[in-house]
Amino acid sequence: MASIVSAPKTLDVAAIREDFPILRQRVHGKPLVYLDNAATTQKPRAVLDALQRYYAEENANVHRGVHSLSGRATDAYDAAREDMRRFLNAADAKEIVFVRGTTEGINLVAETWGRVNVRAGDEIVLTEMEHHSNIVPWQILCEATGATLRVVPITDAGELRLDQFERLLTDRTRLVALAHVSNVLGTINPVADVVRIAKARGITVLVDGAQAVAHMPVDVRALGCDFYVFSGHKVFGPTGVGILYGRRALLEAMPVYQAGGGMIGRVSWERTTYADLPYKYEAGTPNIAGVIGLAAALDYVTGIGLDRIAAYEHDLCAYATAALTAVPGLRLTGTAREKASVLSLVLGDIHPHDIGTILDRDGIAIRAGHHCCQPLMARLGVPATARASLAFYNTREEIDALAASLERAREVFE
Ligand code: 7TS
Repeated sequence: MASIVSAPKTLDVAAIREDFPILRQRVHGKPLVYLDNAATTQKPRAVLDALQRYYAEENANVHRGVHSLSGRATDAYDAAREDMRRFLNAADAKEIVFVRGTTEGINLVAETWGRVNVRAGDEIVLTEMEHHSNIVPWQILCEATGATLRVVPITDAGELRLDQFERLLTDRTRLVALAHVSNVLGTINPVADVVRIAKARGITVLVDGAQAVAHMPVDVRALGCDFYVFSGHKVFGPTGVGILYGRRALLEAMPVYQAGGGMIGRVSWERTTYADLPYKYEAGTPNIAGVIGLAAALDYVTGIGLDRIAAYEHDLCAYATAALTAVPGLRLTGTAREKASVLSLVLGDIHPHDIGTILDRDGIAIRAGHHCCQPLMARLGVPATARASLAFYNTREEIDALAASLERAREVFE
């Protein structure tokens, strides 16, 4: 197998693995092989240290106190916003709103932008490969407004039908919302093309970047999208924090989301005014530690280089594709030409949960289930898949262990 694709020399993965303390442990007596990165990624020492330092040395509420600690916490929090701006190449740090994660970012847009821009008879275009968090908020908006959903089909390989996409757009289409990378198929969608086609008709575009940001450089201005959302925990940062990027003019025009401290200009019994961007959308004490931890995570991956990460993972994904398709009876669901590090599979008649349990005995962590994509499962004609998802700390040896364990699973059930 090793001869099929030459080993890339771009990343020192052994050194990188040293940065992730959790990867050193054994599970059921075997070295942990962590291949559930699409669910959540592991955290490097730089993130753990940033969280520890914040709570040990800087903990205070932001934008409230005049005391020194509050000033330091506020400086770190505001500096983090500039890091996020740079990470996405947004034009202005005011376009970066801190949210709980991808899910909250999409709900925020549906509840605010959606409520003033979508009316009865309007249409919202999604794709067949969306995560529930990029389906259900739009369904709720449609129920409330009388708008309808249109769904772009995919090919059997798991690629978006761009020709069908163009045909679905009408003069009632208000929004296109799609995943940058599918969490089940690994497909990298041609987002720049989608945006170009939609924008030519004046349609707003939201991109769900949950599965993209850990695997490739993202430039929201090059993509041209209106909204881009992602979760910190999927890019080596803490849980409970994420980013909503929105074009400034849109964010300024949208109504507020949650209300409370931090998001107001002035409050009286007669009338309340709201804070300027981005605070307008950040009611209540934010996840300060999470924001600081996420900034450390983004610094960490930027330091390694997302281009190098993408190249390494591309090679590893090709290696894994070859290794897994060599397992008798195994079928990969998702064979798009442009693919990121997700390998969903079906193995004979073995239930994916049984596969997951057997692999766990070998110390291998994968996910089994519908991956919060039930409409996609229906399209694929399966109730569930077993899914291995890679990060740049994974190795060919781990892929070999996965393939060997899958072979054993097949033998157990034959
Ligand atoms: N969008 C996509 C494409 C996702 O993969 C996920 C999470 C979400 C949105 C929601 O992200 P959250 O951080 O707000 O929960 N996907 C997965 C997964 O594939 N396995 O566990 C979570």
